Amino acid sequence: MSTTITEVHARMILDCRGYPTVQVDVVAGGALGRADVPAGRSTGSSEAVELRDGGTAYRGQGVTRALANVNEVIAPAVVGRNAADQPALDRFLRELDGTPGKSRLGANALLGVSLAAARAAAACAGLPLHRYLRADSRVLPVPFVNLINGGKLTSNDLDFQEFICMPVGASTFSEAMRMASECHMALMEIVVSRYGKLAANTGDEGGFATPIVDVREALTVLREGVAAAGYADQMVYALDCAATHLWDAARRVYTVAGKEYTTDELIAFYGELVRDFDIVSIEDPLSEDDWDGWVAITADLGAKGVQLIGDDLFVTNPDLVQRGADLGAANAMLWKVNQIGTLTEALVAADTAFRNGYGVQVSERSGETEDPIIADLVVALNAGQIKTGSPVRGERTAKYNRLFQIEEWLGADAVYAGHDFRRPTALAR
Ligand code: 2PG
Ligand code: MG
Repeated sequence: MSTTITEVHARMILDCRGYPTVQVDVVAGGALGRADVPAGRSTGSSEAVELRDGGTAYRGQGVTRALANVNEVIAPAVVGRNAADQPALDRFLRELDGTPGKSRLGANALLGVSLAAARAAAACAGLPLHRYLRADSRVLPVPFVNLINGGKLTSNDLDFQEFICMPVGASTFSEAMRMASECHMALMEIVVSRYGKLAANTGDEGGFATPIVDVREALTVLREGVAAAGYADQMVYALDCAATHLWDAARRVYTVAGKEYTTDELIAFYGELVRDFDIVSIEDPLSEDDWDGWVAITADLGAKGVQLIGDDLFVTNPDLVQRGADLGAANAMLWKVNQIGTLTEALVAADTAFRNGYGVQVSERSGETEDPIIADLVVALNAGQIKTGSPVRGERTAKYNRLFQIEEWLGADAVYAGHDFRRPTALAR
C-alpha cells in the first residue's frame, strides 16, 4: 500500500490561551493525518525556535509566517516523499530548514508536518499511533496530576510552578484517574472553605491558582485534599519548580517566597520537603545554567531515590541529555516534542535517556490544544509517566480521555506503570 505524501496543508487554530498556533494536515496513501502544535510559557533557552509574526495582530503571537513556510516551502518539497519513513522525512525537514535551532522555517512549522505525517502513516497501516510506532507498546503511564499551579502559569504569588499528586497505588490507569478526579473535587472544597471563592480559579494547566505563597502550605493543602478523598495511602507527590525562573544568574541565588537561597541551601530545602511530604520526583529544582548544582542534587537526593527531571536543562535534546548523563546531572528527562521540533529527534532523545538509565516523562505544554497526541506517544515509548495537567479543561482531559481509549484498546495487555513509573520498560517485555 502506498504511503506517499500527496498533500500538506497548514491552517491557524487557537490554543487554550487563545494564542494562534499551527495545525497541519498531511495526506498519504489517501489517509489523512492531522496534528496541532503546542506552545510553552516557562520555556528553556535552548528550545527550538517557535516562529511568531510580531507586529500588532494577536499582539505579535500570529503564526502566518510559519503557515506560509508549511504551505509554500515545505509542502511542495515533501509531496512525493514517504510518510512511513519518519527518520528520512524528519532529516529532510531539518535539512530544508538548515539552521541548528530551526529558526528559518520555524520548529512550529516543522513539527506540525512531522507529527501529521506520523498520523497519516499510522492510518495507512490501520493502526492506532501508539501501536504503529512500537509493536510492544502496552504501558499505561502514571499521571502526574498538577492540582495547584504557581509560577508563570498563574497570577498568584506561589513561586513553584506545579504541585502534583501521583496515584501510584492504583492498579489500572482508569482507577488512577478516578483517584485523581476525586482528589481534585475534594481539594476544591478545601481551598474554597479556607481561602474563599476566588481560590478555586485555575491556572493554565487547570490546577488551582490558590493565593498561597508558602511552598509548605501548598503541599499541606494538597495532602489534605488527597486525604479527604480517602487516597492518602495510594498517592505520592511531585513538584515542578521551574527554577530557571527563580534564579539570579549574576548573584547565583534563587528567590522562593521572598527568601534567598544559595544552590546548597535550596538543595537542603528540597531535602526537607522530600522528608516531610512524600515527594518522589522534582522537575527543574535548579536553573538550566546551574549544572554544578544539578550534579550536587543528583548525588544527594538522586542517590536517596528521588527522581530529578531536567526540563529546561535538557529541552528534549539528545546531546544535552548525554551531557547530563556524562556529568551525573539529573536522572530523568522531560519529553516535549516541540522543544526539539521533529518526532524522530525526540525519539532519539528518549532512547538516549533510556540507554543511560534515565527516566522519561512525557509532558504537555502550558499552551495546549485538544490534540491528544502525547497520550499515544507516552504509550508508544512505554515511558510510564505523563504530565498533562489537572483532570479538568478540555485540552488537558483530551489526553486523559485518549488514554482511556488506549487502555480499552489494549484490553488485557495493558499494564499500569504504578510504582515502577521510572523503569517501566521492563514491564513492556
Ligand atoms: C513545564 C511546562 C509544562 P511550559 O514547565 O514543564 O507543564 O510548562 O509548557 O510553559 O514550558
Ligand atoms: Mg517544567
